[in-house]
Amino acid sequence: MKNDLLNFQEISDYRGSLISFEELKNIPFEVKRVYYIYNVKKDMSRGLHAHKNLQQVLVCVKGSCVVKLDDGMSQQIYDLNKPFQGLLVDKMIWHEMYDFSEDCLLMAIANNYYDEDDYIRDYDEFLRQTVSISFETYNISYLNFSKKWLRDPEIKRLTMTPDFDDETQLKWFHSLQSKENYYIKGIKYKNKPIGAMGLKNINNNCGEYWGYIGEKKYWGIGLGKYLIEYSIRYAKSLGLEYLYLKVDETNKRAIRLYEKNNFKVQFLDNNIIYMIKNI
Ligand code: T46
Repeated sequence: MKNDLLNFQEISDYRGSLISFEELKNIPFEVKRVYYIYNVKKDMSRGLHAHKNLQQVLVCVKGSCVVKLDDGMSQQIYDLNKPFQGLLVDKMIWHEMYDFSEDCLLMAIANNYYDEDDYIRDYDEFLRQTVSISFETYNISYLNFSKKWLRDPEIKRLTMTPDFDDETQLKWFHSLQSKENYYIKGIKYKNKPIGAMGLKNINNNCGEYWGYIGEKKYWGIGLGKYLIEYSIRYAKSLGLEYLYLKVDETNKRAIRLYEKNNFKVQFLDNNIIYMIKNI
């Protein structure tokens, strides 16, 4: 993600300092609206949305706050605490503001009027539009794809899938509706089913993460983190406190992914590594 900090020229003399904002000069767009946020209560987050078209510059005129920007691929965190610095929040950037100081006055300079239709407030929808990944109802079409995926000898071994026949698979599929401690989603990328993921053994405070990409051409392009992040969001919505997973010790690519996402090795048993993460 590019660095989006803008430095404004301070005009200072013996009386103090002044900063001015001029559209298409030090503000990189036409200005149609200015608003500010203040009196934000302790531990409150604001934002948590992206705009389809709106561009904004955020200036922390007084006090401080933290802004997290996310373009779907990566995230960057900025401490805003200087009145001569602005943060450009472009369209289609998910943003969250938090850690507001009591005296924080956060001003936003925007290139359009307020329009609720310009907001994307659902993170999954944001990912669908930016990364083209989505998590869908696991229907019969996903069942048919997974039969193909899980019969591939390499995927079968790495996912530790036992032999299965079509009848057992169908029975298992029909049992899904009544399974309370089990969660499954089909993964779509660029409008094509590419894998499945979910949680199993869900109990009071934990669940077991599982997931795989069955279409091998999508291995190694960084999609794995979206499966993990999605499962964490879902686990948090259930009030779970940690997730664990099992991975074959030869599955180096998956182990690297889990370590990168802060899963820690708990123990090794029969060539299977158990990993855990507080969420
Ligand atoms: C953004 C961040 C930085 C209006 O009626 N007019 C306005 O110009 C704005 C900005 C908001 N509103 C209404 C809409 C909501 O009913 O004020 C209420 C609070 O807005 P929201 O929950 O969107 O506030 P924040 O602080 O989460 O987000 C705001 C801006 O809405 C948003 O565009 O990028 O500040």
